[in-house]
Amino acid sequence: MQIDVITIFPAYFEPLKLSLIGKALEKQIVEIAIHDLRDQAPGVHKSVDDTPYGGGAGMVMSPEPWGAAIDQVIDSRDAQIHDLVVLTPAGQKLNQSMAQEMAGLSHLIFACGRYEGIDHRVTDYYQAQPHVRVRELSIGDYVLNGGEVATLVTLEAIIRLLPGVLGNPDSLVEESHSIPAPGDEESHMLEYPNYTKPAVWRGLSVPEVLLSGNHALIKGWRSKIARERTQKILGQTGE
Ligand code: 6GU
Repeated sequence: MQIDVITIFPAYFEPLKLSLIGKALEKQIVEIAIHDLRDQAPGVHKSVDDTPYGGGAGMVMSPEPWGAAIDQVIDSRDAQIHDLVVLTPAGQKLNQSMAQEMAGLSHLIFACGRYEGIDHRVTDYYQAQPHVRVRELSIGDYVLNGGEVATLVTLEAIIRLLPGVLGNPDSLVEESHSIPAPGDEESHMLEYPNYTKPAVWRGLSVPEVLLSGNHALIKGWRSKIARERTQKILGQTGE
């Protein structure tokens, strides 16, 4: 999988060198290139924004540097499909099935907007290109200063799903949001709580059933707790 990220703050992406994603890069399971949008900005001031047409607060990112930066990462490749992900609080909200879907794509381009966002013609232009698919993506109902942190979140959700990234792929099977809530295809079960040694910590014991060695009983207890948790957090029965 090839990933290109376009940003005015390349330093935000230093943490990708750490931990499991860092290892995935070393193993060449994924290739990530970070591009500085200002390299495409004209003049000595390297300006990438301007005042909004129609008035209003804040600044809007100019289309020219974005067009140049996106063309550059698309041009260098063949006739494959390129998936352009535009991070915006006005986008579709990221969930586990979107992460799964994106984990199956071959070339992802992340456009990290700042200020009041990117001139919308950039989305419109690339949407109209036959070899490009565009999606506007949000990571939740709150406002961030830009798309960089949202891109990091999205990248982690995607890359951990790629074959060979997790040491134990079984951990993908049972984790939160991977199992649909019974009778509700839109929502997903949350995971049961986990415990490790010591059996007693600060006077608190591990639930007795987990020490029983009875796997059927443990399985039943875990799904009951998972259902209760899902109901409490997501406000649904899970039945
Ligand atoms: Cl993708 N961008 C910004 N600026 N804020 C957000 C977001 C994205 N997702 C949630 N809040």
